[in-house]
Amino acid sequence: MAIRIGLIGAGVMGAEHARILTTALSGVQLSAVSDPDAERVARIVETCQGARGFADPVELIRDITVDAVIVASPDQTHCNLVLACLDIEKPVLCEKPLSPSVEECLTVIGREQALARRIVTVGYMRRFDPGYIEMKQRLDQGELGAALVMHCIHRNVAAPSFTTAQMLITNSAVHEIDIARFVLSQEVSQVSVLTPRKSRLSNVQDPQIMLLEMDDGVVVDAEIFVNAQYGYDVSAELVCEKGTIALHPPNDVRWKHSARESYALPSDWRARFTLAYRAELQAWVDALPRGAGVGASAWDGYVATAVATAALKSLASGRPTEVKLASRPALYG
Ligand code: ISE
Repeated sequence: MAIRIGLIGAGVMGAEHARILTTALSGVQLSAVSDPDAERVARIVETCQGARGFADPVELIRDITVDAVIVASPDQTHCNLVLACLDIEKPVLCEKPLSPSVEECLTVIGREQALARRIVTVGYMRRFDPGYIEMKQRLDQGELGAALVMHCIHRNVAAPSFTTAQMLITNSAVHEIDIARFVLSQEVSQVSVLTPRKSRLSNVQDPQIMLLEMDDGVVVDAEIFVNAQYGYDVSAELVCEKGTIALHPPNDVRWKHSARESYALPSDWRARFTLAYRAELQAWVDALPRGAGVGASAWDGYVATAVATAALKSLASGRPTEVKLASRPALYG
């Protein structure tokens, strides 16, 4: 029988999860959708046969027709919804961040630890991107020697008008924090945020350069530029002792004209990470009957928020900020 998923949040990412669940996955069905905006709910319900709309997200979580939950609502609602899932031990895939608050992340970890099994997955989908996976595998094989430096680029076309300087870190750079930890298998010991000349096309400090110093001395630099205008552009290059590993995001079609060769850039993350989102959801769904944890854990969600919080301090002070983490519970390996 298909696993029945309840979706909380019908905005950009909620709608994308609904689309992937209903068009690209097997063994799964969307049974419930909740969002304060009834029109958004209706739009998803119309295209997903058998799905029901819920006004109250907690009612959706508790409904017997929902086997597992996806949380894609605004960031500050994540913690309470995840806790409601933990209350009844219902598996949940929560979009990043687990919570913008370190204390809330620790509360989630405490509750999950008390259950002694992983119930929470955090949607850091780059861990399922074929490019980053190969980067990690090639590094781990050892042929290129030790990692020294990781260069990251994270550019969005244009940020929404409500974007603040802090959101470049909490909304965008958290992905670099998570993927650097994933690829390098190291924790961050110190973070600095540099503020280059500001783009006149942005209302806030944009771009920003985030520097992560990892436990083993690797330095990660990440350019975060959310009003880059020309396209959505996320890439990375890992410099090792005997070579480099660079991502070249997939571009199926190139055209040649007027002495130029061109290819299209995506306009946002949904197209760039389409394979990653699909693989993440399928892996999560496949693991549900086994009760196994896949993808980023609540611990990973906590660490990303803790490093982002230190980065916010550095943005405010202009100085490097040390990252101090809680001790890692045995549940998270
Ligand atoms: C957005 O919220 C995402 O999560 C995207 O993956 C990221 O690239 C973008 O910068 C964020 O705004």
